[in-house]
Amino acid sequence: MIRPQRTRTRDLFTLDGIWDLSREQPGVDYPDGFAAEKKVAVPGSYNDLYAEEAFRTWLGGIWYATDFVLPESWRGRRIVLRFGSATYRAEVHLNGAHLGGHETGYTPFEFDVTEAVTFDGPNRLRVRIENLLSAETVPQGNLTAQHETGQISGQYPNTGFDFFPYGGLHRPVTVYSTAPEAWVDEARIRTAVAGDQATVAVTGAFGGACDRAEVTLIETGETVAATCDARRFSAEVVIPRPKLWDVGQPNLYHARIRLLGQDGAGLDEVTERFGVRTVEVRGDRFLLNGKPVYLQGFGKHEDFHLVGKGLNHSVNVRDFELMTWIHANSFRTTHYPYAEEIIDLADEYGILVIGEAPAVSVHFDFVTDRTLQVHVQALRELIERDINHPSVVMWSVANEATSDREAARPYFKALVDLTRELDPTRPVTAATCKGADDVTLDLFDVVSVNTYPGWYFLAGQIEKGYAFLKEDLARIHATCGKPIFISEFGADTIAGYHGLPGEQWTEEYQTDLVLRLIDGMRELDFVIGEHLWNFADFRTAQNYFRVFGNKKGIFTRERQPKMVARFLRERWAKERYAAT
Ligand code: GCB
Repeated sequence: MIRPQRTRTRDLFTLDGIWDLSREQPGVDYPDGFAAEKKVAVPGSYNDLYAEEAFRTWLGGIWYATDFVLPESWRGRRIVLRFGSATYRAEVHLNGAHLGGHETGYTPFEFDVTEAVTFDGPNRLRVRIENLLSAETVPQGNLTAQHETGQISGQYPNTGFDFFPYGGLHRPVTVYSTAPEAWVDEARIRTAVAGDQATVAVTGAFGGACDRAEVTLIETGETVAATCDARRFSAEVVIPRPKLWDVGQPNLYHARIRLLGQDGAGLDEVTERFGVRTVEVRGDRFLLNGKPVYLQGFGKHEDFHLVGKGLNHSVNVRDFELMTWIHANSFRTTHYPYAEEIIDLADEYGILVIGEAPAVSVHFDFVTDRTLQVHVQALRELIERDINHPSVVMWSVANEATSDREAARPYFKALVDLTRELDPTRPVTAATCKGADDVTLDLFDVVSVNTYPGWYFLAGQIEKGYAFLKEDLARIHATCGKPIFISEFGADTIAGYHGLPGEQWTEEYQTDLVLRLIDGMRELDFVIGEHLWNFADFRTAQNYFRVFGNKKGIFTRERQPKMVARFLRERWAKERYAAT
């Protein structure tokens, strides 16, 4: 899927703004008979906008509605309606006709609406969103049971994971137009470096009919003819002495793809951005452009006051500024694919990304064939969406499954095989909390470990936590022989709580624990990186062990530093592999 873009052959407008909202009630024909209950912002979650509790924790169908008028100049063109995401599930209706649906909440989807639109008045767009999760959704959840029985156990809403199950149209909604004769559908860019030049292979698919295409490398001005065959095109361009994309050196290139008519006129034109860099796991090292890089950074969340999981450009710029300030070089998109606009920023700031599928807490007591099918589809959509981003250096297929069960092996093998087939250029991992008991470790290129010594166990005992960490990691490494990446560790901390000596929840305790555990990780040669949990405090479901959410942030939810931040900044300023 090509990102919506305005070019010489394409136009677009956004439907972002204020829409109408209504909770679904039985017996109402919403596509035709929609009546608004509330106003709602797009992009954004609906949960935190209203004074009524019933909206915040609404489970079931909720309808979004807006109308839009098309410009006369688009008559005769191909018109597409595109959603950046809809969480968790969407069914889309335009002018009373059902266009189709999409499941899983964090990847884009679109519909060719050329035949469904009208130019004679407003187009009525109605979208049914549903946030019910079950054993067969990704992520899994107990929300269906809660909805049906009113029974709540554990937390409210009753999710199986530790972040608020925000719902809504979280990312931009766009209408765009292309020429009707031919349009680029997909473009993949793969680079290879040999000596002092890079070869750039541009391949892809187009719709409609076209037998001539060309690719221009904007930075060098070179244009080459592409070969076209059965709605696929491919071309190869060479970059002499390429500027490599690297941490803090976000050198980017642009390939313009043009589909041409018989007379040489441009039918369609799109531009894809990419970078030239290599990534590889060799022995116990993670190599970027042939040099070992030690990953230091965070697990994050798309999460902020009022907007919930809605795209917020100000928050995102602030986050990248803070990551740069603290000398983070990477983050993992815990626990789902983040907005494309965030991955763009990573490309532009030179920050590495581990892209994660939306599969948090896969529980093998409840997994069915359908769970795997949905998981496969979500992973495929993530890889297809982000494959051209140089910042993405590894795929994480899941977080914290019950992967000490035998059933986990075939399930994860299917996911790893698919990932390598779709993208043989990036290492594959998954974050485990099962230590050496995990039966899937050997399937991965890198083993990612979530571990909370000094917090969930050995509470208050930093030195014992440090000793445990080193022994446990050594055990895991001996079991799998793979490089180990510490994908989560940390301590809940309420900004402003202090204690000397530090104890749990104080800023002193978070600082002392985090720094001591980092000592332990860096004393182990097979550890390739450390990601703090979490970049910032974030909202969770309500329960007795969360105080207005998870407080393991190094920054508060408002994006201000806790005490640990300055110490971490000092530690991260020193390059771990400087001497090697
Ligand atoms: C984990 C999970 C993460 C939680 C975190 C915690 O292992 O991966 O989603 O938020 O622990 O703070 O408990």
